[in-house]
Amino acid sequence: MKNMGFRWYGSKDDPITLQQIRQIPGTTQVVGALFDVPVGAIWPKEKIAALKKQVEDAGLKLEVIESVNIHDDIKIGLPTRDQYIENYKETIKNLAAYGIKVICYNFMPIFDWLRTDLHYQLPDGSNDMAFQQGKLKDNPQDIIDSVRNDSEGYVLPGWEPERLATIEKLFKAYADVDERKLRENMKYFLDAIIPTCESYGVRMAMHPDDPPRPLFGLPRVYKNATDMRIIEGMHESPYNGFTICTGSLGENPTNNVPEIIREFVKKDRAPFIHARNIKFINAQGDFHESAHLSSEGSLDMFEIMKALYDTGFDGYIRPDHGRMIWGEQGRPGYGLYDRALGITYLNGLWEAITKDHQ
Ligand SMILES: [Mn+2]
Repeated sequence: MKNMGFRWYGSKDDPITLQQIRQIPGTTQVVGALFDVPVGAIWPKEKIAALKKQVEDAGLKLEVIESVNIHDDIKIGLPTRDQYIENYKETIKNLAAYGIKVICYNFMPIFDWLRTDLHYQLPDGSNDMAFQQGKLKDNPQDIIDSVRNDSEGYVLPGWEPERLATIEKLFKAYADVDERKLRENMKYFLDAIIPTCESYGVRMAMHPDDPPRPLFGLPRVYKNATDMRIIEGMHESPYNGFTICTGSLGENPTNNVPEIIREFVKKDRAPFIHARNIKFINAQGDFHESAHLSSEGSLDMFEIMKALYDTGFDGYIRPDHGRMIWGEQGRPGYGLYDRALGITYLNGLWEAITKDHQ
């Protein structure tokens, strides 16, 4: 696939090098971000330029940013949101100046993604991340502590310590924010930024809630196709788009991921795809992440790639999380080997589907 990418956490914080990424066959894009700019602040041009140059010097492209996070004041709907929205617009303009085409973001209150196990042991000796509802602690602080103690010293995206330090305060601030209110605040945000995206040619790509269900009483606004149609209607524009994360959406067994792709790629609303597989452990929807192959998980990755092919997808795609295999140590979900295998598999499916249609 022409825009196959690999998520990278930067030379300071990722044990994987750009040279290693360059050697994964069929990989042209790095999906990156600035990790030292506080949420809500403007991303400075010099830092964007430096990242861009670093990636291009390694023979790769940087056209997708994951993520420019949304300040909680915007999600809560505080009066201070307007300044943060202005900053966000400046960041969009600065990214556009360096050829960025897509910004991935999410609108999840407090917790970004959530797992109950960062090292779930598989029978073959590898491990990956898992979510089991029964293991979810009643107290959010316990889950924060366990994620922090289990992350091999890496800061996991969305789990930045300075943010989680204020967890109690955050829960209080979100007390009045239900699903309806969160949607209202999201519309307010989109109405403000999408005209900037249109002028500067940058497409927003919202990531699904992961897992796609309410947790600790916090609202969730992107769980399924119904939610996507609501978000789409908030501000009609191809620049108001989605990241279709096959794993996140697939974590709800009633979501038909190939069908979601067919609907939203056809409408040109999905500029970015996260491809990963998950395996259900039981009928309650508990799951662990799995290798990308259809045979290893509960999702049919052939049907997913075929849906992309049939709808003429020409956007950006990356393997999402991978297992830790061959003794690799690193940031849970973001090792080199299993994600590289994922790319090779996805590219293999794509070649087969493409040639079959010639
Ligand atoms: Mn994802």
